[in-house]
Amino acid sequence: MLTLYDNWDSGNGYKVRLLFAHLALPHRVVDLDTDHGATRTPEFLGLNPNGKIPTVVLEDGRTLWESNAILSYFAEETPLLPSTRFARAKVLQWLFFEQYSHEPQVAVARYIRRHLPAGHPRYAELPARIEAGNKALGVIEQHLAGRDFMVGQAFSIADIALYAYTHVAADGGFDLSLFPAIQAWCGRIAGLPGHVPMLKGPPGAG
Ligand SMILES: N[C@@H](CCC(=O)N[C@@H](CS)C(=O)NCC(=O)O)C(=O)O
Repeated sequence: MLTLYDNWDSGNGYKVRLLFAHLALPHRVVDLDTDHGATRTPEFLGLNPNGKIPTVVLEDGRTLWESNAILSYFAEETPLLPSTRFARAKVLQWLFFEQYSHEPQVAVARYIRRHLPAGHPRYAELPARIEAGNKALGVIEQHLAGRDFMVGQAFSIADIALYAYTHVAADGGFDLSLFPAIQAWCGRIAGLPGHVPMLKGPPGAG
């Protein structure tokens, strides 16, 4: 069976969980304690030499890592990845934007506040990350004004990639009330059939 190496609190992992839910794709999850070295074991580095989740192992044993590459692979030939050349490129545009301009600010601010102890030197990064993250959120806000979804008229993996950390941006210290179009879009995505929320704790922990 398809295996997803994951961490319950990861937005990058949640992207894949959300896609699998929309596609009703059977899989098993191996939840790794990313805060305590579980991504640094020789076994896991054998699957992903970059030592990060999400990582998937396909039924034939091939591995795939980088959340947005995983989204692209499984969305192929589904309505979640448009087939026309320009629309596909627009999806890729937002996936690359997410990884370069959004996730390093919005997700990392959340990581610092949720996973590092108060007083950790990395808290000094927060003001710069909030400023740059707000710039990225402003780009999304402007784009979503008058639109339901990021690309064309339909929900796609561009929405999944950006929703994952945007909807929990408050955890990183962002004020989403400044971004009404983003808030409306988050509500729209959460209301789609097949939607699953982010996890509140490790799977099976009740
Ligand atoms: N660009 C990667 C980022 C993945 C990533 O940063 N994963 C984090 C959890 S969100 C992780 O595995 N951290 C543990 C580690 O680096 O050892 C992706 O989109 O998949």
